[in-house]
Amino acid sequence: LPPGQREVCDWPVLDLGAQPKIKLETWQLVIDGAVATPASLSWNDVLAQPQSAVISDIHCVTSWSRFDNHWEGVSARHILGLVHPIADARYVVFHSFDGYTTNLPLAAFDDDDVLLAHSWEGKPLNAAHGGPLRAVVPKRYFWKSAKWISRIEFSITDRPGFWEVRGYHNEADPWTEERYS
Ligand SMILES: Nc1nc2c(c(=O)[nH]1)N[C@H]1C(S)=C(S)[C@@H](COP(=O)(O)O)O[C@H]1N2
Ligand SMILES: [Mo]
Repeated sequence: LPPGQREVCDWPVLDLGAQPKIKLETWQLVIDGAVATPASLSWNDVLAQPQSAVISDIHCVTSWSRFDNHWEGVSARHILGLVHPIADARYVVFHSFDGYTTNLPLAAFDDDDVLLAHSWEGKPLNAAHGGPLRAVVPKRYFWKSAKWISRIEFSITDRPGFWEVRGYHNEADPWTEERYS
């Protein structure tokens, strides 16, 4: 358990309070910005990509942690192979259907445990927890794991997201308690 955290066995729901209504038939994930080959994936396209399974822990900045979550989805590394970030790309911004954004260094996105997840514990991820597709970035506090993702934007410059411009730490490493800046 990282410092200042306690384990929970349930899974709290935290967001801005407006759950977007999403239809799978019209759902799209745009991947663009500082990449050589931008992509736009339909839901069927997502399911047609190689699928990965990851078991990881959740650490929320509000001090709860949840161990051993079984996720399934498309790995960040596979996405990098699809769109080929240009040499100067250094950052990633997740955009979500509720207007939420959060930023990551490209080096943090490019990790073997980072997933675009559509399933949790063997079942489709429910809407409250970010279904149909959310980011899961286990080595950062959970606000970096955007729910309901609509766009992954690669960037040469850093662009702090919703909570990062409101005083949350830009890096968000739970092991060194990078909670607020
Ligand atoms: N789209 C979106 N993603 C989001 C948020 C949000 O408000 N909107 N909140 C973040 C925060 S602060 C947390 S702690 C986690 C909560 O995820 P959960 O509700 O599945 O526990 O989602 C993160 N991702
Ligand atoms: Mo949070």
